[in-house]
Amino acid sequence: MNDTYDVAIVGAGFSGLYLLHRCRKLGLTARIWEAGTGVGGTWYWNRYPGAHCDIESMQYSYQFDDDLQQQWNWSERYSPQPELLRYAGHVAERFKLLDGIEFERRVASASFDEAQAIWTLKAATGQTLHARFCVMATGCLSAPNWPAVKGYEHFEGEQYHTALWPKEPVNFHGKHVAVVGTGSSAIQSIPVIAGSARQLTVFQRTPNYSVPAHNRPMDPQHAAQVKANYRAMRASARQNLSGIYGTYNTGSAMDVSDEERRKEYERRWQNGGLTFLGSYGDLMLNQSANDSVVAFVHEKIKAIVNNPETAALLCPDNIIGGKRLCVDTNYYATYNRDNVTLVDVRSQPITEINKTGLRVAETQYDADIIIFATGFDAMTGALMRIDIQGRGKRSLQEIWKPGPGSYLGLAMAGFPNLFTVTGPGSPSVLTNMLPTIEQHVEFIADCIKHVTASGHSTIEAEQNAQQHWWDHVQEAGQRTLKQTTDSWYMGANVDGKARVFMPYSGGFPAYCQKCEEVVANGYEGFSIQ
Ligand code: FAD
Ligand code: N01
Repeated sequence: MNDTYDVAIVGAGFSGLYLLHRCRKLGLTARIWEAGTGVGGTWYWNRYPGAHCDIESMQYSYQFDDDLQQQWNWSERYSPQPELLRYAGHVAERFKLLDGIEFERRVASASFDEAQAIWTLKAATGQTLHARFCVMATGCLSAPNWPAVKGYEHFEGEQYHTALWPKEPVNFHGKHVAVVGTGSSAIQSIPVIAGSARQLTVFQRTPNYSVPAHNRPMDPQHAAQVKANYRAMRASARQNLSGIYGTYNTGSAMDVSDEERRKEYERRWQNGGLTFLGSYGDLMLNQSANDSVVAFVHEKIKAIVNNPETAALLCPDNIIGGKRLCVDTNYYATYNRDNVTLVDVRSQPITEINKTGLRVAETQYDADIIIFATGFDAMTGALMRIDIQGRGKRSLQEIWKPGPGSYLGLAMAGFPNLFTVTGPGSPSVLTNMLPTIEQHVEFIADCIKHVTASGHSTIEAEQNAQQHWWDHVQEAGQRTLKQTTDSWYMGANVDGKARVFMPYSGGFPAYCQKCEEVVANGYEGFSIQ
């Protein structure tokens, strides 16, 4: 087929954009199909009020091109969504990527023709795309999750999902707004919405832990200092489990006095951000250590929130860090406003959406606008929404029904020439995702180049290597306390989804080392034909 590309890429988020650039640099022809009308992925779809990254801008950015990281200027400590979207657009233009992307192409199916070693992608709108290799850069948090509640169609007001937020501004003035969910998206948007809505009612099933962002305009001196030392800082970040630059205590929280521990938690609380959990090395390993930081955060919540009943409802009863830690601006203080009410829907769930609002057991809550901040079918959702057929027409949807399996989160046995960026079994969502995306993209593009340049036609993960890696992913997960909490890391937020701990929690450095060994040993664990 003469319209066959070397590489078909699904998704034009940070992963897809860099992959297209990298493939072109290596002399490979590549084409992106993207469901949206623009680039940016997460930052294209999640336009809800208050959306920001929770890793500092100077770190949540590409490092593959030094001119780019030197010349781009971030305006805040944590970039707001519009700026991240502009950045993605800038990258697409700067590296002349736009002519390689087709928008409004939602991939419905992808199937592998064994005789020709060609993947054929079909869009929901009917078009086809042929390529020797297919890379799913479809995102870990890109398949929105709607609660299984009846009656959406009956509601006469406005309904939104934070991950499908419209491009036009939503007007909250004079409106009664209902927000369902209290994860990161809700925690970022609630304070902003409360500032303009007449009334805000928050429906909380499980409270979440949140630490202050202490966001502020970018200090030009700080930016200049980072830029002068970018290479060293990025290299140092790669040595940390999370890939985030910062200071991490490796000692035990239990080896210091109560006073010293409190001082350390307070210092990090005042500094703000995710490295709060870097206070001690065993917070995710030792229950007593975790309890000590839980007690500290509970105290903070109770000191901020005036109404003791509301404060108690906001205090989680699970470990801290079991779910992704949230980073907020004025979240807890928002509950001191007269126009904000918290409703507990843990004991009595939301039973229906109806004409005028939501029903919780016998109580009706009317609203003009309902916002579902109800998260994602994470890590596997975007892949499972595509009918992917590999060798022998075997379906990924069928194979993954009992839970996913993957070699390094990069490739699956039975699916030759198919790769996933930050798939299940990679550190991805437990890290600063920009460096982990870059590491995956470089591995995948170099691997494709290796296969094509050596005159081979296929590369495929070996079943044994995959099983061995997956057992290691599960074993690494068992070592942390994370598995004691129902979370989207293990599929617990989606009805009927298999409960399997999906990200690799052995850390970014160990993961990189494993990938480097795989390459050094001639793509060990892959079969190249
Ligand atoms: P995405 O950005 O999700 O892009 C995937 C793209 O694939 C999307 O554009 C989607 O439309 C497209 N796609 C999916 N399925 C199909 C299909 N079938 N056909 C065609 N196109 C398809 N990570 C951090 O490290 N730090 C943060 O601060 C941070 N903040 C976040 C905030 C929010 C609100 C969310 C939701 C996630 C956040 N993340 C953060 C994680 C974030 O997803 C990653 O950092 C990163 O942006 C992922 O890039 P990606 O290209 O891999 O995936
Ligand atoms: O989604 P979530 P999110 N009735 O799954 C609730 C990244 N991110 O979009 O916990 C009532 O965390 C659900 O309740 P429960 C980040 O990695 C980052 O907020 O299942 N409630 C929960 O409270 C994050 O972790 C940022 O009991 C229902 C909420 O909806 C990930 O994306 C910002 C319900 C969903 O929370 C996902 O975050 C945003 C029901 N029927 C996102 N169903 C940053 O700050 C669900 N819920 C960078």
